Amino acid sequence: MVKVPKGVTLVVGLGVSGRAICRHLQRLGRPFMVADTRAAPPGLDDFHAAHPGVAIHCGALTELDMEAAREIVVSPGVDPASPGLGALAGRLGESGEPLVVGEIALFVRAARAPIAAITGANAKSTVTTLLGEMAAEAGRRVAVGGNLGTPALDLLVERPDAELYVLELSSFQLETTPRLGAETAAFLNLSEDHLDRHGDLAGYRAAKQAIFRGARHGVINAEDPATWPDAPPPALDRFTTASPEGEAWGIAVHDDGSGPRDWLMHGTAPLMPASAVRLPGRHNQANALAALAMGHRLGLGMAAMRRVLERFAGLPHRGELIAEVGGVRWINDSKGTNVGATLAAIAGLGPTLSGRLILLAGGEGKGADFTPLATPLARHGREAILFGRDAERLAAALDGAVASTRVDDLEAAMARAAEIAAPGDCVLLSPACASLDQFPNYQARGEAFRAGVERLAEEECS
Ligand code: UMA
Ligand code: ADP
Repeated sequence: MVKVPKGVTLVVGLGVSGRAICRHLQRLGRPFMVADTRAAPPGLDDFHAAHPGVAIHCGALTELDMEAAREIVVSPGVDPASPGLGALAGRLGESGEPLVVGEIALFVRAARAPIAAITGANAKSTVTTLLGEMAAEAGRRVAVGGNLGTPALDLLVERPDAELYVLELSSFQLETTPRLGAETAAFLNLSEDHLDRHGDLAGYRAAKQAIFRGARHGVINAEDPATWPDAPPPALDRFTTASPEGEAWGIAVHDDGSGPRDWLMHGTAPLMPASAVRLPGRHNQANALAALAMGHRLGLGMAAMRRVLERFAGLPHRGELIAEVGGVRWINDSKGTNVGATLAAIAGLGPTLSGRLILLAGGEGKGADFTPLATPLARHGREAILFGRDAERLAAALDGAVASTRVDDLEAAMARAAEIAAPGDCVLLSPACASLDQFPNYQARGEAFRAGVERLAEEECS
């Protein structure tokens, strides 16, 4: 047994968050040691150089005696119920909070500006970026990060003068945050993801509900009851892609003198034409409404928020058009890492096509049920080309709804797609799965797709 010395904080995980936690503890002057379950976590040498003399335990957490630890701060990728940690659930640490917490708990203790927090199965990064841009456009000193980009604790030093923090928070981060206390907190949508960690949809939802703990204002999806708070904050705004009821944020037909068309609305007040939102598709109009509701609560002016919605073209790997080659559009939605995201991509794109959709999907399915993909693919699909660890499970779920082929990897899937695509078709990489069986992350998968499309485009030119 390796003993964590009395009064020492144990940091679990040596990834991006773990390193940010260590830097934070070092700034606070709190003694700490590190554990990582992997025999050789990446970047060990760099860590020793940055923190000389700090003890590191690599291997099972059950080999550690944590009884005397002051606090245990776990990285998001580490399950707080895993062997070695699970037994400590319910124990309190010196802070009066649970003994086992995550990075965001430390952030909340240290932050000196209001927090706007965003969670959901999908669209977190898009809404976080929109709100961050809106705040900056409105002249606020805003720091944006969390699950997206800069780890929350690093924002404290990167932007010490911040007057607002906009944080994307994952279920992994929220389940180890005892009380977030957000000024405004949005729960955008819920569909199956990370079930390998949370057990079932109820467990996943419960983790995400923590976003409302101590919140002064909430933003929820009127069309998705799973997002509605178990314990409602004092003020609540709802968004919907339908005509808004009461003071909700929604979409309705309005005529400003140039003819009737869909407008984003706040109650009965028209805000801007839906077609002026640069991000494509109804699902992105929902994202715009969520950001507007949060921005409104924060006192951001409508003119500034509208400018952002008119110019923001989207983040890479989310419904990103890479090129049109021979009349076929190739779209990178590598961030479609769960069924809900892939459904939104198919529903958003399908109706816009003169041809059919060729879906490239597969990877690590995280225990999800793929059958919801069958109906929209039957309507819009030419073929599903499946690769990676869960290709067989996908094929079984789509059985009979759409033609499907199984190939070894993304490269083979792209070759097959190029062979069968007809002008007017769209080749969509929206895998409904994590990438980790064949790629370091979803970005690498998206970049491999981009490189492949660029090669195809060159071949077509030559
Ligand atoms: N790991 C171990 N043993 C350990 C520690 C980590 O096996 O002791 C493994 C994890 O299971 C995981 C990997 O190492 O496979 C990385 O885990 P981590 O907790 O060290 O991850 P970080 O590098 O700190 O990155 C995390 C988030 N990653 C996860 O939640 C898995 C990043 O989100 C986030 O940007 C970063 O903190 C900063 O806050 C990524 C992500 O995939 C983008 N998030 C999931 C999602 O968006 O769906 C939740
Ligand atoms: P997250 O950070 O939650 O993963 P992103 O903004 O990165 O969210 O988008 C992830 C995926 O979700 C992309 O594939 C995108 O096309 C899809 N998506 C975007 N908006 C929505 C929505 N409102 N509902 C469902 N899926 C969406």
